[in-house]
Amino acid sequence: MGQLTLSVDELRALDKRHHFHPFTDNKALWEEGGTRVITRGEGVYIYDAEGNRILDAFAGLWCVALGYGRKELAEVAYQQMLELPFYNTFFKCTTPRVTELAGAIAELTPPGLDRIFFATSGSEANETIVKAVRHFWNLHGKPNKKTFIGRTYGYHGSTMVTTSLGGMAEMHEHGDLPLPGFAHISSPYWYRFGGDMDPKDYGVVAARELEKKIQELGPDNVAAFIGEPLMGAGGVMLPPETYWPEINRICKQYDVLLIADEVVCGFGRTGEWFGTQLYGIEPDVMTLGKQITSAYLPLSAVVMGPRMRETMHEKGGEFRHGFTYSGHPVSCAVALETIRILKDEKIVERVKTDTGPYLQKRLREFADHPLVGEVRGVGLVAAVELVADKKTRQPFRPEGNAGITLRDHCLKNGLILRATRDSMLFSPPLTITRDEIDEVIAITKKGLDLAAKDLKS
Ligand code: PXG
Repeated sequence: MGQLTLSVDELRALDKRHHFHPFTDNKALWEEGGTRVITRGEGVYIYDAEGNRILDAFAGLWCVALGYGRKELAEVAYQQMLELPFYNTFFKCTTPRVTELAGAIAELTPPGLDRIFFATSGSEANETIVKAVRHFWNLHGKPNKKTFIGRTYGYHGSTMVTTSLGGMAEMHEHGDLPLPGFAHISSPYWYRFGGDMDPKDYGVVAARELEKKIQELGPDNVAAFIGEPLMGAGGVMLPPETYWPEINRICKQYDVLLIADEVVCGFGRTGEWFGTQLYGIEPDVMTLGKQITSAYLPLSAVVMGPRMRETMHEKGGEFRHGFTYSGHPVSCAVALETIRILKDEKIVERVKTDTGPYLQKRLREFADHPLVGEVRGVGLVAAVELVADKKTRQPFRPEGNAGITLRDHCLKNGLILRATRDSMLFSPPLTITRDEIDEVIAITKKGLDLAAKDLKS
C-alpha cells in the first residue's frame, strides 16, 4: 500500500470538504459513499487505500502507456529537476530536452509534419491550433475563413474553445456553447447511423456530410475540419476505410485545413505510432498529448505540416501565444524516455502484431452474448456496445444505465473500464501481457453475465 499520512477516513472527509472533482456530480459522489483513494500503481494494476488490487484497463485516462511504476521515467525526471527544473522557451532560449524532443517527434510523425509547439494539455494544444489557424487565414488574406467544423461525439478538450470544437451536447450546456464560429457534422458511427448500408458506402456518405456543411457555410468561411482518427471518448467509433480518404479529398478541394487530434491515438494506441498512419489521413496539423509522457507528467504538442509551418515562419512575424510551461524541461525529459522505451522494447510493434490482435480476438468472443450489439476496435483500443435488442440494435433506456451497470460489476471484481453511453471502452497500458488480457476478458465476461441478470429482470 502507498504511504498515507492521514487515515482513509480522514482523507475522505477532507476530500468532501475541499476537493471539487472534475466531470463529477459532486453531491451524488458523497451521497454514494465518497471517493475511492488510489494510493499506488505497478504495471497494469492500481491499488486503493483498502489494499484492493484493480486492473486498470483504461490506462488512467487513455494515457499511462507504459503502465505504473516505471523507474526509468522517475529517474530522468529527478535528474532533470536537479540539472535544470525550469527555464522558459520564450526569450530566444531553449533547453536541451525540449529541442531534443522536438527532433525525436519529427522523426516519428509522417513526413512534412515536423515543426512542434509545446503546451501542457490536449485542450491547450487544440486551443493553440484554433488561434494559429485563424492567424494563418488572416496571413493568407482570407479573413472570412474562420469557422471550424467538428463532429458530434468528438472530444477535443474542456476549455470554452475546445468544448466548442467537440460535439458533446451535454458539455455544450455549460457555458452556452458552442461559441460562434464552430459547426458540427455527425460522427462516422456505422453501428448507430449506418443502418443497412455497407460500411464502405456509409463511410463515403458520412464524409460527404462535411462537403454539404462546407457548401452550406460557404467555402470562403470555413477554416478547418478537426477529427480524431478514431473517436475515443465519444465511444471508440472506428471510421470505415473509405471515410478518411474522402475527407482528405474534400478538405483539399475546398481549401479547408485538416486537423488530426491524436491525443488518444498517438504513440502506439492503434498499433501504429499515429492514427493518421493507420487511416492514411493527410493532416495539415496534429495534436499530441496523453501517452507522449506515458502520463507521468503533463505535456502536449502541436505538430505543424508544411503549409502551416511555411506561413507561420515566412509571413507570420511574432505569434503572440504561449504558455509558461510550453516545453517544460522535466516533462520533455520524461517524453524522451517514454519514446526511448516504446522504441527499445518494440512496444508499438507488439501492439500491432501480438497484444492488439489478441485483445481484439478475445473481445470478439462476446459477440454472441445476449447484451452485446457490437465489438469494435483496433490495436489496444476497443468498445463493446450493449443493446437491449441485438437484431434491431435497440439501445437500453435510459441510455447509459446498462454501461454503468456493467462498469460497476467489473469494478467490484477488480477491473476498471470506462462506460460511454452503453459502450464499454478498453484502453489498457500498451505494456499489457496476454495473461493480463485474459484476466480482463474473464472479469468482463463475469460482469456481462451479472449485468444481463440485472438488466433483463
Ligand atoms: N483530444 C482528445 C482526443 C482527448 O481525448 C483532449 C483532446 C483534451 O486533453 P486534456 O489533456 O486537455 O484533457 C482529450 C482528453 C474520458 C476523458 O473520460 C477523455 C479525455 C479527458 C477527460 C476524460 O474519456 N480526453
